[in-house]
Amino acid sequence: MRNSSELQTSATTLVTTTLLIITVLAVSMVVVSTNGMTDKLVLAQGAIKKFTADLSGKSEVPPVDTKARGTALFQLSPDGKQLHYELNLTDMNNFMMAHIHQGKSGENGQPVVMLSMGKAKITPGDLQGPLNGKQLSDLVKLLEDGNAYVNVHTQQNQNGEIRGQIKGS
Ligand SMILES: [Cu+2]
Repeated sequence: MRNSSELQTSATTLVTTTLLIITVLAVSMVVVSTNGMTDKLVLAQGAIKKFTADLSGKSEVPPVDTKARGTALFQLSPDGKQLHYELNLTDMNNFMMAHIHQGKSGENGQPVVMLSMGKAKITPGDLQGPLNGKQLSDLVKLLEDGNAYVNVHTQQNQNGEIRGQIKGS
């Protein structure tokens, strides 16, 4: 038969265990809500519009045999007024100029923006051809629709030596 001291100990253990469970639940709720906030931050970062293009001769129409390669990265400023970019080329000889052209994969189209090598930015005043006088959002729409590509022209391939379709990243 239990004495009162043993009952007291059991009661204390029960209270302690209950408090411990409540604490664990509370901590896990905080962890869950923190993860929720992290997810929202990740979503907000995902909302920053970024685009990439991998350039090669085989994407030209018709294809061009060349070792030259290139990458282009684009990132829209949070206010949507500037499209920052970086264009890097390797094994490229006799560079003439580079553009974003309007056009789907496998199709040739008109230039809409001149690009330079390295880091630079595009503002509405840079838009030309079919986008002349239009907004930067009109260019971004082309990029989002997969309806634009980067094209690099050289002395030996004046229609374009390497090209890459621009896609969201
Ligand atoms: Cu061009």
